[in-house]
Amino acid sequence: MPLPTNPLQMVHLGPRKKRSRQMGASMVCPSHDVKFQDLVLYILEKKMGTTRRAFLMELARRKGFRVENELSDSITHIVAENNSGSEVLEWLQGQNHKASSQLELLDVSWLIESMAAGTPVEMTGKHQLVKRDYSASPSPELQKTPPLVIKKISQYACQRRTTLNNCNQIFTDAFDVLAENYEFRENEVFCLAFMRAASVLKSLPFTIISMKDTEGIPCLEDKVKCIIEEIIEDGESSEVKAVLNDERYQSFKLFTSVFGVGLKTSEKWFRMGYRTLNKIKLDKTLKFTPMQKAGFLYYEDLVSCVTREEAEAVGMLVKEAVWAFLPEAFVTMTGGFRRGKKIGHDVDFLITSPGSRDEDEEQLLPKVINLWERKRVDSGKCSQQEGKTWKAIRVDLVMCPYERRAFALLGWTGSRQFERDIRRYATHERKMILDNHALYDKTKKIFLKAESEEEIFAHLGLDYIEPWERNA
Ligand code: DCP
Ligand code: MG
Repeated sequence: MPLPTNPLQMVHLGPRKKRSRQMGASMVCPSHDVKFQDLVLYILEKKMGTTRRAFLMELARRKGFRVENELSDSITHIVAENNSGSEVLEWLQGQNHKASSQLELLDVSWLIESMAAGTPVEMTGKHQLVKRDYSASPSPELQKTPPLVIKKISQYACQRRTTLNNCNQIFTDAFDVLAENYEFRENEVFCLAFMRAASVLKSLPFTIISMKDTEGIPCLEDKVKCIIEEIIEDGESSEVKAVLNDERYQSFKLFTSVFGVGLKTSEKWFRMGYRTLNKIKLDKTLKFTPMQKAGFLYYEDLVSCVTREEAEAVGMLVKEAVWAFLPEAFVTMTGGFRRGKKIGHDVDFLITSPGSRDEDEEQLLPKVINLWERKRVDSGKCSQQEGKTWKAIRVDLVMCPYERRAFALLGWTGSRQFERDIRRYATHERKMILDNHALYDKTKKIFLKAESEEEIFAHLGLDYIEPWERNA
């Protein structure tokens, strides 16, 4: 790997990787684990309608709730919409169902809040259609207020807090598939539209259950809204289904799952008529880059995700090696793991050392690699796969000058959409240029210094967003 000659340029060791793409999407996952064994829900169709009921049932099951199709004695909670307590009781009588005193009659708002919270929320008076306390006033009238009051949502991910608790996965999974398909077809405009839509929905503290819920949400173009509507009505999108079954999509997904293979190579292999990796590997006329060779060699290891435990173990090895040359260096795990993700496709580290000279910075990563290479040879470990007791993991090492560590940390923590949007925000809203190295104020014509991420946010006039809130 050639070294950058400019000492201020960050050394980025290891090729810029492609996200490992595994076959199959979460759209095709029919069975759901029950997380809350004590609750057995029944959703009332009356005044709700069949499709909406089916949609809510599917969504609740995905969230780990047990939802029954039929009314029975095992039901513990009845969920209704636009019905008063007496209407539900009347309906139950009509069904010859003896409501036990334990049976909860709840407004749909309870289910929606519970799904958003990922766990059954406490049932309060506003949810209960029939008050448990019989001495109290008659059953409260149904609350018509939306489950949560929406504050104005920014079009920029850097002005939203996006945790890993995604209430709208049913939609964002669909958008991810469509965005990826547009990426494969090099349609950048549509790709970005679906990525932005997925990003904004991930930040919502509630699940979208009707088109009314999408009002006032930015980044939802007509094309996007059509897909949302279809999923609300049918529980799935025909366009997504078609993409998942599309030969070109499936092939690109498979080919790009090999480390070092991008769109160009995938396109070439697809045009040559290839549909499987085995045939490609056997073609002697094809030339593979060193990255692709490693990608095929360690394919199984690399498509299996890296766990946090593995990431921590790698972190120890990185620190040990770095400290052998720069004992004062800070080694920080960045990327998805810093945002709290439990798994990743690689492990990212930022290395920086106070008082290090330019040449120390330039030489560190080659020295570290050299050390590992020698260790590997000494231990006799080689590329042979049989009986191997180790796993290949992709590691990204970034070295930066100490004064630029805040910019590098912000830039390498992600998510990609968060990075895209904070730069776009800087350019369009502040007339500043932000990258992984610096922040430049075009009006004042000066570079703004920062010792921490908080200071960069402050320079940009943004509220601070914690790393775990950057999962945009
Ligand atoms: N990054 C970026 N633009 C790129 C590549 C990377 O802004 N083209 C930044 C944002 C990423 C971070 O670097 O979050 C690390 O890149 P990864 O591809 O490793 O992404 P993550 O770590 O976020 O995801 P994963 O868990 O899949 O590794
Ligand atoms: Mg990563």
